[in-house]
Amino acid sequence: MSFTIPTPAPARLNRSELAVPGSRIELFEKAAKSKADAIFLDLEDAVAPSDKEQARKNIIAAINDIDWGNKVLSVRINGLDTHYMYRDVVDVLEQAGDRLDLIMIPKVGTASDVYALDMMATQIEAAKGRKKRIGFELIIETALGMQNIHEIAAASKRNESLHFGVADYAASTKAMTTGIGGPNPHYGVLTDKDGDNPRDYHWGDMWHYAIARMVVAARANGLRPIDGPFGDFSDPEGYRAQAARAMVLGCEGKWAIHPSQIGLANDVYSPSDAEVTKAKRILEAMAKAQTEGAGAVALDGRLIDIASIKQAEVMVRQAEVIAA
Ligand code: 1VU
Ligand code: GLV
Ligand code: MG
Repeated sequence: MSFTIPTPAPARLNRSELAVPGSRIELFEKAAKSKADAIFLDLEDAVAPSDKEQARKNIIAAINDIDWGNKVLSVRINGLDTHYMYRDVVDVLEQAGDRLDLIMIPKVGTASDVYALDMMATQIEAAKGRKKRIGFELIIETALGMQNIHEIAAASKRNESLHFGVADYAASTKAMTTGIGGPNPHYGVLTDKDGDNPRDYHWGDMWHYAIARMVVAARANGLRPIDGPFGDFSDPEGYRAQAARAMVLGCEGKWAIHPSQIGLANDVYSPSDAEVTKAKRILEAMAKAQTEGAGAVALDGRLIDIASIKQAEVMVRQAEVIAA
């Protein structure tokens, strides 16, 4: 281990995070009663400019009046390049009660963006005597943000999670696609023309670099990495595949832009009984090995060693948090 140990953000279950437009008040109670672990009430891209002010009022009333149960509750504010942002922060933090857990900041480009929001939140909390410190969720969804992701992740003690905003990221990098997440038929390779077998086309995951980079930046700073939207809500299998590939890279959850995606995310991001049983067997085998003075042993014909303890603990801990 390095002498530097990242301080983990407060632990929160974040398997599914439901997006709810702040202009659609009829969705609020449904969202509160859903099985989503987390909800963000949106003031940004799901709200038309003409609805921004009313959406702000709707969200403040909803935070104060609706029973959100034990869900993580967040508000996505507008970007720092708009004049809506300062009023989002001031009104929400001055008028919404302590039920609010987080502010989601879109299109973060530099560490200074986070610094500016930290300064505002700190002043408002002090002036209004807010008891609970607001945490930050940061969406990485521009080329600038992806370039500066490591400094952004370390920019504030309020930071809790990084989110991959695939739609804006595609636009910002000028990727030639109009889908929101998911694969693209042009991103693949044709097997070698000189091979023995007939040529075959293999689709690739065009978002791999972005998600892997986000996972590293998040984990190196004790934050949760969360995969963003998958727009085709009529393709549950596609959603499940996207969620699973981000999960095995280290993400802790995925957005749901439609209620039908909540159960899929919760399922993918909950280790199965078989996986938890296997992880517990690894821990038992390693505990026995250590009493016998061994660092590496065989279990079911495979090597396990001290690193296996840490891997297995990730799975067992996640199962415990879900069961709690
Ligand atoms: O069965 P019911 O009629 O009682 O309920 C409907 C509908 O009201 C409800 N529902 C939702 N409930 C809570 N939260 C939601 N976000 C939500 N969406 C729908 O579920 C039942 C079935 O709904 P539906 O299939 O009839 O869906 P609609 O046609 O009403 O709406 C579809 C969209 C995609 C427009 C809607 O789900 C939505 O607005 N989703 C969130 C969009 C969003 O917040 N986008 C921003 C994040 S993504 C991003 O920034 C980049 C792309
Ligand atoms: C989310 O905000 C996205 O742009 O995908
Ligand atoms: Mg976006």
